[in-house]
Amino acid sequence: MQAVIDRLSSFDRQKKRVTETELSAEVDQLPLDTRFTLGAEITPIQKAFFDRHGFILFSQVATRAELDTIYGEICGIQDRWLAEGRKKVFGIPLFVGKDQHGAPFIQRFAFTSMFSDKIKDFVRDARFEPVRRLVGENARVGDNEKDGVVFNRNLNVPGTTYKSLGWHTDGLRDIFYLRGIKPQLNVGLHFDKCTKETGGLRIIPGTHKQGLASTLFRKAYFVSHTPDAKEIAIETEPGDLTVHDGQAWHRVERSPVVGPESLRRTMYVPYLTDEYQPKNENSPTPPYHYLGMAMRQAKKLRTELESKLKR
Ligand SMILES: O=C(O)CCC(=O)C(=O)O
Ligand SMILES: [Fe+2]
Repeated sequence: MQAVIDRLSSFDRQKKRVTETELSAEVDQLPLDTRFTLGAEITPIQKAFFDRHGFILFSQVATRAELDTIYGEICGIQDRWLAEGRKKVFGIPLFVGKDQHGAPFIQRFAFTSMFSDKIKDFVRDARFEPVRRLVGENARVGDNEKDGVVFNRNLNVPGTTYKSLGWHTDGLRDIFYLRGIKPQLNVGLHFDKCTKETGGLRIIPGTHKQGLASTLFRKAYFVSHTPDAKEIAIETEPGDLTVHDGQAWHRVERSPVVGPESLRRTMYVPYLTDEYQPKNENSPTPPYHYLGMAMRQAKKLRTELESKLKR
């Protein structure tokens, strides 16, 4: 009997290897800019593509009307936070720059779903279930954990604090706390059309599988913006959803255009599987954010000095 079971399980293993080889061959054939469709399940080929490259794009997951509704909520949140003179949300600093008219402009909003029921409902919509399960069968939306549902606005105008983001992996926090780097998938909804020429997300495919030395030293964290020969641009249409592995090297290239046309808006949803760690208004600011605040302050001073020198 045992011999039969052994033979059967070896047959299963062999079958699995064959399908894995077939899938791998199929992934070889797919261009890196493949636009997948999100269905009721992540298909084996979608999973294989994601495992191989560390990212995947699902085309047109949200409608124009949904994007408009969410963005309306974000603008409302900005009005409230500016009126309150808010600098942080649940301990996480807001990035406040200036828009093209010189008015205060929040460029990174944390915990948005805690301030909007429409956003809270949207990120729980049934269509995102397969993405949630890709992170983990028991993954939850971390509304009040980490940085919550984050909304970013990259804008290239004088006075902006967030037009680009240097090379990084998102495991830096774990390195900072000297704990093992935890897998983290970043699920982002894109609100604007973005091509290789107009800036946006760049990623080095496959680097999610790199070793610790490469994670630590391949690039100068956040300082380096130099294009990499192996990087690819993730080109998006409004309504596209991307998933990238936070362990891969990535950056955001700034728009070559100056002015309101350079606006790039993204919303990142945290799906978490680790222990529940809620935050609230009394939560402390994590130490690595002080580094970011100092860097943004230095950049602001440099820009101000440059514009004074030009006058
Ligand atoms: O803007 C993006 O698409 C990515 C942002 C990012 O990598 C981050 O906030 O860590
Ligand atoms: Fe990142």
